[in-house]
Amino acid sequence: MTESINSKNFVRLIDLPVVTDPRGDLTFIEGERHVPFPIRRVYYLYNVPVDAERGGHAHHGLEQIVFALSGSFRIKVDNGTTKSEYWLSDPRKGLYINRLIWREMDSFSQGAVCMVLASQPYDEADYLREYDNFIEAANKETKN
Ligand code: T46
Repeated sequence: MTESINSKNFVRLIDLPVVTDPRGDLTFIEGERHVPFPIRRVYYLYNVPVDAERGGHAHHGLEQIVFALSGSFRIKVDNGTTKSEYWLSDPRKGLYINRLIWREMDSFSQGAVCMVLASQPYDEADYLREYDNFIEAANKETKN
């Protein structure tokens, strides 16, 4: 069954359209149509050393979609009870990550570019940078 674009399932892949012709491929993203939140920020990671580890935190309220625009990398995700991992390498597929998900990123290929669409402006107060605090927040959420 195809999931609704508005599904808030904790982590899932979102397929984007692609228009292919002899000049190459074109993929587009339309807010409200392909993204289950209003886009308030776009940022990208590049010049990432192949042995770098990024992430290692969760967010209280932020929702994001992560893309490998070029190259590849791994994202490990954890909602406090279930862990899984994704290898991103296809610029037509974004990984939706809901709030209160611990994420860790590694195994960046040489020249990888990671673009992120975010539901909120940058706010350090939104971060859970200690795993124990994340588990506490996730457990509290489950009880409510
Ligand atoms: C995530 C992964 C994919 C800003 O000033 N503005 C921003 O929009 C961001 C994202 C970061 N920063 C500053 C905050 C830190 O001083 O840049 C520095 C590095 O940020 P951070 O350690 O959060 O970077 P990553 O790559 O570990 O994580 C980021 C996002 O924070 C995170 O939500 O999913 O990229």
